Amino acid sequence: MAESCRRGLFVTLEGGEGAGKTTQIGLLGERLGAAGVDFIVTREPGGTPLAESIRHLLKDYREDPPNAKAELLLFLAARAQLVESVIRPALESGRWVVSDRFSDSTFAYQAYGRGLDLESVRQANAFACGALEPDMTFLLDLDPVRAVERRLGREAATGIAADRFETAGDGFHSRLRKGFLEMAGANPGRIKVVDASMSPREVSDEIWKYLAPII
Ligand code: Z5A
Repeated sequence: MAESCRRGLFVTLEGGEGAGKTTQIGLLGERLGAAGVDFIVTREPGGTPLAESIRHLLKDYREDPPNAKAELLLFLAARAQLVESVIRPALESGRWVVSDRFSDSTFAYQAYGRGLDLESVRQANAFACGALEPDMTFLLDLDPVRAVERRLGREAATGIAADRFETAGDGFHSRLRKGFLEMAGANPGRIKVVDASMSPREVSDEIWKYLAPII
């Protein structure tokens, strides 16, 4: 744990598009609630009114799309707001925080994916959110081809069109996956790789295997 004054546990879910993060956060919420854990759920980018506005700019604003550096800074602006006004107060009051994405997404998407220098991205991220790091991260690992199939299925069911990231091309998504797996290899204590091709219940069981003993 990076900050000793914290009492709540900070859990993040990571992975490429369509890996099942949102689905798993729903299932995890049910289990945490049943176990009596006091927790909040948030997402990135988003989680505060300002950060949700930035989310819209990042995902859907196509008139003047941000270049790679502007994109990075927008993600970090959203994170700085979320950390100070939501995540840190919740952790300090003893609540768990479960977040759909956090800093590892920035390293994967903006450094490995967009090609920005990883060390510069790390420094900028540290400026935005201080020493805050998740206590436990679940990397939902899925072949990008399977992920596209899932996205198309969801688009057909909901009518919601793909965003700027989802249409970025196969090379981009393969680089992301490589980046996520490299980070997991370098941080085996914090980042647990979960095979996201299993059924939603099996993935949830795998995640719960790590969290149940902590509770
Ligand atoms: N981004 C970034 O570049 N830098 C950053 O620092 C941060 C983010 C924080 C946010 O978009 C985008 O911002 C994201 C990265 C970038 N872009 N992409 N791509 P988002 O939050 O809208 O998108 P997302 O995080 O990728 O979420 P998603 O597309 O909604 O996917 P998901 O939450 O991982 O999956 P899901 O919605 O739970 O499931 C997708 C579909 O698969 C759905 O129909 C499910 O019913 C189905 N599903 C789920 N699990 C399973 C299993 N196990 N088997 C079969 N089918 C399943």
